[in-house]
Amino acid sequence: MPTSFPQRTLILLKTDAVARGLIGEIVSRIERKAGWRIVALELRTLDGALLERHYAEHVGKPFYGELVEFMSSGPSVAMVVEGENVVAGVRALAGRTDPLRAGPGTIRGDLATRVQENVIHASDCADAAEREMKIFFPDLS
Ligand code: IDP
Ligand code: MG
Repeated sequence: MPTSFPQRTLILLKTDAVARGLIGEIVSRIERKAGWRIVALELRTLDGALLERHYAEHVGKPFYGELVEFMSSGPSVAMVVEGENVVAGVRALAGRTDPLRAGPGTIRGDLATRVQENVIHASDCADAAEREMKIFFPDLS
């Protein structure tokens, strides 16, 4: 079994991160990982239709309405990062969904306090990464 394999993943720096001036802090943590490189990056405000595709698995959940309100409240940064084991790697760097359970040293553990405003999205598996990259960067080859 290979010990590493090149992959791409979709990352969003959520509206709270952009509003709080944390783009540089979070991008620099990602950039510092050896062998990872940013292959797409865009500042954009997300609308309800796009968020419904992105968060399809959460439509209808009690927190969905507030999540869409939060995620469309201002600009986010969408990025694609490429590198060895980057899907699991970025999830590890981000930490658990609830910042109270995210360990110190993780992006959420260090920078967030509330489960909704948890500063970063990262694809949770390779299939999700492929699906999400097509939503945000359909022209990326
Ligand atoms: P993930 O971002 O760690 O993959 P998911 O369970 O996929 O977590 O949830 C997507 C996003 O929805 C979370 O990052 C968070 O912003 C929000 N969220 C998840 N669960 C809750 C909740 O119980 N209350 C409020 N917001 C939530
Ligand atoms: Mg998720």
